[in-house]
Amino acid sequence: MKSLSQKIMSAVEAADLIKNGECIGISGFTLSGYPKAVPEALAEKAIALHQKGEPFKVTIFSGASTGDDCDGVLARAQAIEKRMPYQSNPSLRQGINQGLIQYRDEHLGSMGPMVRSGALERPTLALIECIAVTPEGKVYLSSSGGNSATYLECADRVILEVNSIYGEEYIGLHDTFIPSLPPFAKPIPICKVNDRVGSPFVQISSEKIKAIVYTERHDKVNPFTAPDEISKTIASHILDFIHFEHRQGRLPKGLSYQSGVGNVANAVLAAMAQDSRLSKVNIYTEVIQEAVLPLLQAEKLGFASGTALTLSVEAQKQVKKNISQWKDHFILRQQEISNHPEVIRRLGVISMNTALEMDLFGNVNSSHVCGSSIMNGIGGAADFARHCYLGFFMAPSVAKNGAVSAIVPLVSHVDHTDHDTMIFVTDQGVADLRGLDPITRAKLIISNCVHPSYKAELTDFLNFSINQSKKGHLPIALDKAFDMHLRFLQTGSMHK
Ligand code: 0RQ
Repeated sequence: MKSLSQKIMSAVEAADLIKNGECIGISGFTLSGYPKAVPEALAEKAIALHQKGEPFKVTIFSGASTGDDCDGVLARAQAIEKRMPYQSNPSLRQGINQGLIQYRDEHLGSMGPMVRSGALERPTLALIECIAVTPEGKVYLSSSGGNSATYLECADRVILEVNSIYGEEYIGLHDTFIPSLPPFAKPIPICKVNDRVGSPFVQISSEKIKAIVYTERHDKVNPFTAPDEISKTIASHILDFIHFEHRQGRLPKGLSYQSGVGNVANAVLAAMAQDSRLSKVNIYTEVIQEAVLPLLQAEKLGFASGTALTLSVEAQKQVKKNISQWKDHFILRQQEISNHPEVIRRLGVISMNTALEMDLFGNVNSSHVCGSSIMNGIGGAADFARHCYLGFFMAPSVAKNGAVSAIVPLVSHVDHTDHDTMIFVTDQGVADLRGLDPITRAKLIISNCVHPSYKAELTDFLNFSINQSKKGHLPIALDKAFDMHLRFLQTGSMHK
């Protein structure tokens, strides 16, 4: 049996172990903790083989999105046959939208169990970034949990990228717990955000390790941009609403927050750090974003549990400098635990996610522009939206300099149905949809959330629909429902 040191090799040699047509389970979640050197070498290998007229493509299962030095290079090398369950890379997005890459956009919390149950293809190889590995097969993951434990368990062959950028101080951040599949599943004993229920490492048979590649590289995450005025307004609407609910006695104190990806979600966290009405904030989420650091510095962060620490290079350096002091505030979990309905319901999570568009009746589209072109994916938003205590969907009331309204008669693709949404927020205001019938919902959304330049058209649509449907419960004039989308596709603007 080879010792670990005999398995150390270059990224090029490791990439040579990967076969055409393989399904690879990789680490990584929202640009953090993904393998970097081997994907780059694999892209080079694919390009060289394609130049010789030989086929080379692989299926990639991840936790969620990875950096350009993984998803981007592989997409540009035309080395990806199929990709699941979430991405956010421009080259990969282009390949998917051109029909060159198969993509299945899956709930992030469901992916691990679907792989273990055999519902999805079983990865034959796991390619995982870690901080360290021991001769006994203890793998200490890096900046994300993702689905790494599942892929390490299922794959017969393992390639590890040991990234020295972190250092041993990071060991102990992870809590890896993989539930048994039904009918043998037991309760997940997380009752508080900071409960540790698993192990700080993933145990595998060291015989499965076929290659160890040393790297020293940061996750490629863009710097955090300061929130713009629109995002700040959305954030203040959300925080005002939460305080109002507290005052009404409808929202207990001590619930945890989940916040989605993107500019708007970051702005909400940034606003929390400055909100004097909030004392300690606990976070139970998927992506622990950069905006959590101001909370920490303002001594407002109680505890943050997530699947990934997604930080710009500057913030990665800052965390590294302070890791021994800050470590006690964080836990990284596998995504099926962060996004598990049982835990989300038990803790009572206040969930805040961003939409591309929301409709008059409460449905939300977060993933497909005009019903067809993928942006990123549904991600884990539905895992939270469906099971949270209080759920917000938010968006600027207009996009593309006013050419697009975030509120439309009917969404062009449904990620979250009207049964799974509660509160809509735009820079115009808040619509609390809970308990309202379809017509009352539509009137409230028009009144509180729609940009003034689109109010007349949406009011006309609603009135026409009500008159046309006569006794229908949910009045939608189907022949007019997509007029705004069609106009946008034809003229570049939803405006008449
Ligand atoms: O494009 O920059 O080219 O102008 O969409 O929009 O306003 O910058 O919003 O960065 O917060 O991202 C929904 C994509 C929002 C993200 C989405 C255009 C707009 C801009 C981005 P430009 P903003 P954000 C947990 C939760 C799904 C996954 C999720 C997302 C670009 O939040 O992927 O929630 N969410 N996961 O101009 C055409 C419209 C548009 C539009 C906006 N209606 N039509 N373009 N844009 N609305 C985390 C995970 O699951 C991992």
